[in-house]
Amino acid sequence: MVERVAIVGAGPSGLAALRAFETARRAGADVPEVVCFEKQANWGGLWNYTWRTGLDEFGEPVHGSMYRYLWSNGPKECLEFADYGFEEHFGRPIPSYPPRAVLHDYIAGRVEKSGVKAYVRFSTPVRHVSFDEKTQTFQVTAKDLVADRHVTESFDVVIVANGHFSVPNVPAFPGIDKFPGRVLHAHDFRSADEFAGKNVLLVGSSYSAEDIGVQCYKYGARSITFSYRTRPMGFHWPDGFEEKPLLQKLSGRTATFKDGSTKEVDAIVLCTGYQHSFPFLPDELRLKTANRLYPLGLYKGIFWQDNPKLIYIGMQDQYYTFNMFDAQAWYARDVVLGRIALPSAEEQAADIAVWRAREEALENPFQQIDFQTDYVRDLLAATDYPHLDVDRVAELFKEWEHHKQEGILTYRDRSYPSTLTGTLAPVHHTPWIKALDDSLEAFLGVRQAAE
Ligand code: FAD
Ligand code: NA0
Repeated sequence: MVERVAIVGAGPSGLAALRAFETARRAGADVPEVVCFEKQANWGGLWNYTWRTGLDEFGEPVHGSMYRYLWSNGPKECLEFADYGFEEHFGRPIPSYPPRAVLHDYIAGRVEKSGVKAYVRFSTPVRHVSFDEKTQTFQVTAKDLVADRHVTESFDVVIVANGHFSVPNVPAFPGIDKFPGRVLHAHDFRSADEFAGKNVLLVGSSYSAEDIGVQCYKYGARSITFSYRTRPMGFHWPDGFEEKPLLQKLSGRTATFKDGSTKEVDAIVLCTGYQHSFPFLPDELRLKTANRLYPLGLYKGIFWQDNPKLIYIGMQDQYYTFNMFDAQAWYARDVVLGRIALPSAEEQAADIAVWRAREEALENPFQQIDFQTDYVRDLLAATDYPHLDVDRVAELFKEWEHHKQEGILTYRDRSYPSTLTGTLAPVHHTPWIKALDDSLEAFLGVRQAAE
């Protein structure tokens, strides 16, 4: 009998777990006591923006990697919760690409309404987790930062939901130590204004490089140079952008690339991804993986193979986000409640091997979208999570990919229909490239109406 469940993190993944248990409780199920430990003073994970970089007011590493002026990079219709739509939250349809504050409002709104805040211990990072074979329980030690006190408690199940886009992967390049301008990782990037008038070099060729480069351009950078290790992004870049192969060295402000070409740059942003990091877990419980669609060691992408009482949510590379975390949380909850039985260790291993082999054969983003769609579908089929039309979501993701190819500066002006209500999102009042105010009030038109 599971009596106590610990959740590490109150970002979208941890909140999905809280919501899943609370939904069952409200439907009359006998659910265990749930305690969610959150290191920050507010919930929402990365969506809870902080201006801080480095260490926070308690000397803890800052979790946040989000920046001012960040707008969703995919249509909101692809991440919409099936049990709480955007129209329900905002009382009307809103455009498809909301800025950060609007998405935080949406995520927080659902859990505010669930009344689960009482289960969250804010400003309380988990420091250590161990498993006692004899009692079959976890000992969880956390620090109440405000009271400056450690507490250790016993739990039957631990759900790890601390995200994996917070601890930067920072390679070195010859000469970077003597570079006379600013050097930072995307994790520490906050405001594009700082780079107005500058020639900015971004190392990396994934979402951070693409979006930070475009942000800097939007807020007045003189030129944007991307440097790729494996392959260029290949968008139809406007004048002022260029893609170069991998950075080889820096001599003063001169960057030299693998093809021998050079460029004078004023600032360098390392958009070189993140590390999965679980400093509170001992080696035998710790997931070790790169940013993959199907990490090894997790049955259904959720249950730690060697000890399925340890549950991970949100550890995959992500096309799907909020509603995939829900699918994982509902499935995990149903295993904890005894509604779903886990198969034998051999069957789990065989299942993982099949998914992983399929993942390794994926050749392009369209196949990756289909893969993650099938993964989410597989989870949803086993639970009572409200109907989510994943085939329609997959179509929207593919349209989004095409729209990005058609215009990397204009794709955020597109509209898509909600898969829940069918309503086509309204067009935003200002084209994205001209929308410099990213506040919730400006986006929803409240500020304009008031003026
Ligand atoms: P997180 O959001 O990282 O939340 C983890 C939580 O765990 C945090 O609140 C953290 O404080 C807490 N925590 C960490 N360690 C501990 C500890 N030891 N003890 C207690 N608490 C702890 N997704 C989209 O769908 N659309 C987007 O436009 C988008 N933009 C993104 C932009 C950036 C720059 C980044 C980095 C990611 C973006 N994402 C986007 C993906 C993002 O990963 C998900 O949207 C989502 O935030 C993941 O939720 P999570 O709960 O798994 O992790
Ligand atoms: P991300 O772009 O931060 O997105 C995270 C990149 O780093 C790859 O291009 C990789 O190259 C490169 N890289 C790694 N090590 C390198 C090295 N030593 N030298 C050169 N290049 C190196 O990280 P990844 O993992 O996608 O790419 C790493 C998440 O943040 C995503 O989920 C994204 O959705 C989210 N995000 C969203 C937004 C918005 O919504 C903005 C930023 C980030 P290679 O060779 O491995 O291909 C607006």
